[in-house]
Amino acid sequence: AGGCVSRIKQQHILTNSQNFSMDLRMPGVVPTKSDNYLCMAFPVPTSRDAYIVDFIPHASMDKVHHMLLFGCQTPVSTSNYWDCGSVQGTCVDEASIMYAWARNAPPTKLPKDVGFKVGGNSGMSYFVLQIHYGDITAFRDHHRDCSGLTLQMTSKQPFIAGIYLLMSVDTVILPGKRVTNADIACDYTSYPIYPFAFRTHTHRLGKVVSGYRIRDGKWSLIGRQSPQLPQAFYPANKEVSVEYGDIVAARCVFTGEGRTSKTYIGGTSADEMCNFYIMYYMDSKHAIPYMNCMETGFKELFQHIPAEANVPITV
Ligand code: IYT
Ligand code: CU
Ligand code: CU
Repeated sequence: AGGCVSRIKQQHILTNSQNFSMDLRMPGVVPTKSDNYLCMAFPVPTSRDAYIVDFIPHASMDKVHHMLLFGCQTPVSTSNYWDCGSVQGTCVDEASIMYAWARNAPPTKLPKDVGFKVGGNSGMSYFVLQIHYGDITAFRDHHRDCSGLTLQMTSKQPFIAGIYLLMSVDTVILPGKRVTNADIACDYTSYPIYPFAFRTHTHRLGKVVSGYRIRDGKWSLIGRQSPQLPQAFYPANKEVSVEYGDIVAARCVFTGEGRTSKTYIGGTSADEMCNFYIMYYMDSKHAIPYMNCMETGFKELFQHIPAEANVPITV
């Protein structure tokens, strides 16, 4: 066993009265099979409001396929790490994603003066770190792994970061059918948000995922990406803010080619998902950290989607 065992599982390092950091590390794990998803929960110091202003990843490309950070109230376990592949998941209640690290993709930085609110009365009492160990040949020597993240925190922050998740709940992909679109759209009726990053997620059948703001009938691209590329947060089109009265919309393009039965939305790799995540900031006096959209919108609306949304991105 390497130097990883002696490491304290959670460290709070005070740099001054306003800034501190928190180390979230796997407790020296040895993944036992390829595509092992392991999760570990860490209590958020809840006594006062704190804001995450930076994420420093500690992961090596040869071991870790991806790493996600969630916040929630009730993780699956609070005592030890667990297998969080499709069966158990991350949290008993709803989890919110805050960070993604994916192999071969540069991690997105939060803009200056923007932070995710945690602790205090934020309703976020645990962090859950999820690590996907892809190929385990790097673990042939059975060494222990302490991959993870350092969170840079502060107690005072003018802008709040948040996530708007658009997801399809009812898409069915017919076997052999060349193209199936999953369309999602909702009226936006809240305070202004300023998107700065986006993330797409599908399983194997997704070809391209695009997200838009629709204002006065005009479609403006927030982001477009192949879900077959590393599923990190990529920079969003900064010119596009979303305000009361706008529509937020997304399309995932799937193919049913190569399948012999219907594919539904679900948690396994034989199922599919259609997700478009918008990471935004908003004025802290409103501070709405999580929103989602699961509606399909009107058929008529999507007749005007820009053609690019139908063009697969080849990887
Ligand atoms: C059915 C589905 O699309 N699930 C997605 C979106 C989702 C994310 C979170 C649903 C809930 C959440 O609390 I966070 I309820 C899904 O599971 N996406 C995966 C991750 O688990 C985050 C992904 O990689 O985007
Ligand atoms: Cu992965
Ligand atoms: Cu999924």
